[in-house]
Amino acid sequence: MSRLVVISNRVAVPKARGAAGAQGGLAGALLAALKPQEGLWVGWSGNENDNPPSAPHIQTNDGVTTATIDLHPQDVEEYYNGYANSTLWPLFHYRIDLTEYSRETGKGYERVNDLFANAAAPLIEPDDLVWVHDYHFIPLGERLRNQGLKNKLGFFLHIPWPPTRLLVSLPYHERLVRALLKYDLIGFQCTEWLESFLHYCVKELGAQVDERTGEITIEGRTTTARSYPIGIDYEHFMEEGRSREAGQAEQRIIASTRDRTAMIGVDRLDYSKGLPERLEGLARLFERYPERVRDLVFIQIAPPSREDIGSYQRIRETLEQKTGEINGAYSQIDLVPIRYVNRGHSTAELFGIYRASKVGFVTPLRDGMNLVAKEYIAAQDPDDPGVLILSRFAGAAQQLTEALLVNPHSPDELESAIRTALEMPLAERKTRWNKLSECVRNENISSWTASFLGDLRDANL
Ligand code: ADQ
Repeated sequence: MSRLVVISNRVAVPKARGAAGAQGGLAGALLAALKPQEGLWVGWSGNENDNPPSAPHIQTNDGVTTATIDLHPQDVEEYYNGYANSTLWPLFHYRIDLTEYSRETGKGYERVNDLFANAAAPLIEPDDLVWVHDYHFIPLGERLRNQGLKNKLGFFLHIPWPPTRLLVSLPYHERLVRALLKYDLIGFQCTEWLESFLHYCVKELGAQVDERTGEITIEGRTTTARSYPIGIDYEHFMEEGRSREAGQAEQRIIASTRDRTAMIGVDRLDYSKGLPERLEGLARLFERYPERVRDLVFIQIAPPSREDIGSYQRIRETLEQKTGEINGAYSQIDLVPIRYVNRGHSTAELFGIYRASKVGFVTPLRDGMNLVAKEYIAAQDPDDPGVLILSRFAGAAQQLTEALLVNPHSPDELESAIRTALEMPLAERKTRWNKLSECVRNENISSWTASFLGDLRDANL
């Protein structure tokens, strides 16, 4: 069997055998795929260094080798904070109003992709399967080809692919997409993003596209694009859910909410997650039905992310202000309607928090998939499951059709979905949850990895 090489911006260093703690989610799944094949994982160390060594730092632990490189502060600014997170991230989440277009950061992005290609190429053996992840590394496949690599190269995009009309606002968009087409297999989270991508290839590049197989032919070369909806590490998540820590977290929520229903939101503090809009929906509910303040407590867990970027600092301020306003307007002497928490939680704690919350409020404006929606479903008590309110603009909405699907831009729709969730009879909650849970259990992270890698192995070169 060929060895697997994973390349992603950040690398999860495997813990030494017997060390406490486990890697969750994507990191855990990739480690599980890498281990049996003594695979290699290449990425940024997360360190900034004024004189970064040109050779990667190589380490082998528990069957997985990691090769990490430090980046110069200018590279971090231009590649990571700049092009990846201030140009591609907002644009791909349909936010051209927040997208920054600068030649310097574009150059930095290309330079760092070259840097990774130079670092990774000598470590890759002829029949290795190479799997590159996410928007940080769209041109990396092309750069590896330029180094003479003939390997099968796969790419998975964790975020949405934007409609053609938005993408063409990006200078050099054609160059970016032509580079992406140098991979042999390109994976998207759902058919909507895949369709946008195929549309671009036809409309802007004049490629020939077979919509049934996802084959794209351009200048005599064919590559394949398909949808592979990512799932959660179901077994691991359920195991964490059986821990004492999970039970304690559940009890803390139950004890502190007493007669009120807990509604939960868990998101990185990111403008794509629709957090201010979510609060508008809640405010509309309290405005129209002030008595609901005594029925409901909304717990929003939002650990800050990408704090060096201005748009992230602004979303944090907006959220603090809105939470303060709503709590100021609707708090009573014995209760506060919103608990806003900025810290991270362990997987076990999150399981307990989800389980104690009878409404899951997941309303991103755009999201590649959204794993919180799936974790919320997995954590529910089958005898008394909660209700998931889910944005129709998350990739997850294509699979989780039994959730209450909402338009996150409409405070009226959000307000009405919260009331529907609070009033939903047990029988309907169970019927919906059974279907949702089957999907989350079966379409999990292992089946996702197996399905992508299976297709990559079969890809024609
Ligand atoms: P994210 O935008 O980070 O991921 P999401 O899919 O919801 O979004 O994953 C977040 C993960 O972080 C979840 O597993 C969640 O439990 C965890 N998390 C969030 N808040 C936490 C907290 N306070 N403490 C601990 N853990 C917390 C990107 C894309 C998504 C896509 C994923 C995977 O934007 O659309 O689903 O990658 O492909």
